[in-house]
Amino acid sequence: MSKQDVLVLGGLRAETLEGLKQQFTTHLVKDAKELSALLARIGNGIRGAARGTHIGVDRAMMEQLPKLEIVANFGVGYDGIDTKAAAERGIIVTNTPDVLTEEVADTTLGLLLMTVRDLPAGERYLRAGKWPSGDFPLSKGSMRDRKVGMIGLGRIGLAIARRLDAMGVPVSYHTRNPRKDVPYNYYPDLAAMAEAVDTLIIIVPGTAETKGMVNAKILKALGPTGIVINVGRGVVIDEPALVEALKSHTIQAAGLDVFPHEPQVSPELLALDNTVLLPHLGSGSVFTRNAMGQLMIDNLVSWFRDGKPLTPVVETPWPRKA
Ligand code: NAP
Ligand code: 8YV
Repeated sequence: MSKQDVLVLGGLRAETLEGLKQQFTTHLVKDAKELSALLARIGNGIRGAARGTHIGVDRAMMEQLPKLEIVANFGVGYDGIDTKAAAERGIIVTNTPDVLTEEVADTTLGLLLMTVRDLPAGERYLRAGKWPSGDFPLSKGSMRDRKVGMIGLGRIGLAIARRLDAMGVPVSYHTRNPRKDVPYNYYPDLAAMAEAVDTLIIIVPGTAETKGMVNAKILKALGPTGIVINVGRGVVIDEPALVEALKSHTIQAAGLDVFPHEPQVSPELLALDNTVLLPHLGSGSVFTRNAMGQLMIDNLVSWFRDGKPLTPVVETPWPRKA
């Protein structure tokens, strides 16, 4: 049987690219600037796309791919794909849930502890040879007296909450729908939760609804011992409001793995010493990135071999809605 032509959008690890090549005839686009010319040449023959990082899949691109049936996303978050346009065209979008959940929860706990206990500054202090001249200052923060409010309690949020349970840290949560299967306090109103806790952990998708939901009002409600951890998407925080709250010590600190204009990071955030900043590495181990790549490939294989996707996103359900 001849191999299907699959468009490969953006950065993917060599192992994942190799896995794709074994199954499909691949057409790799590393930079969005190359896209238009390539699509004009081969767009008519493409039925599947594998989406790596940093190249969006919008309505205009779909129009250049009239036979496109499936977009398999590398990552559980798929904010770079216009799922409304996909659904209208009957294009299935898949993502990579579950296989990264525990890794991202581990990273979140690491980032939380780094931020609360000021650990990166302690490491810098030692490496700068300052220890012999005196002990590193005690941290203002401790996990012993913290109350965490989760914004998002889905697959990853729950894995984070389980880790906090083990540490004896009380957990509350804000989502649109309360869960029946958890013992945590539910807050339908985010501002009310921010008043009741001192630590927010953001693990919601980046959508029109979540954009800017952590704003000046929420940060003020958190108070001067407040700590914000963002592992969801950069757009969920109103960044100028966060910078202002950190500068004025309206809150204590922030630990961020995601940013609104990645891989660019605001110079203002970089200049502050009450931030801990990571380059979007929540799922970034070889083990987990390989598992994500494999699930992306498996979705394409299952679609072209068996006529069904393995992990379609909610906006493009399978079987399709009548
Ligand atoms: P999930 O299982 O779908 O959970 C999403 C959670 O967000 C649910 O609890 C959902 O509850 C809540 N939510 C969605 N929209 C909301 C809104 N408007 N207001 C309040 N809550 C809302 O997804 P997941 O697998 O846990 O992944 C979550 C996100 O983490 C991904 O979409 C991605 O953006 C991010 N992520 C980041 C990294 C990283 O490397 N930093 C890695 C993986 C994932 P309701 O539906 O009840 O509102
Ligand atoms: C990935 C992520 O690194 O899965 C997600 O939503 O944010 C990360 O696991 C990213 O999607 C790959 O670009």
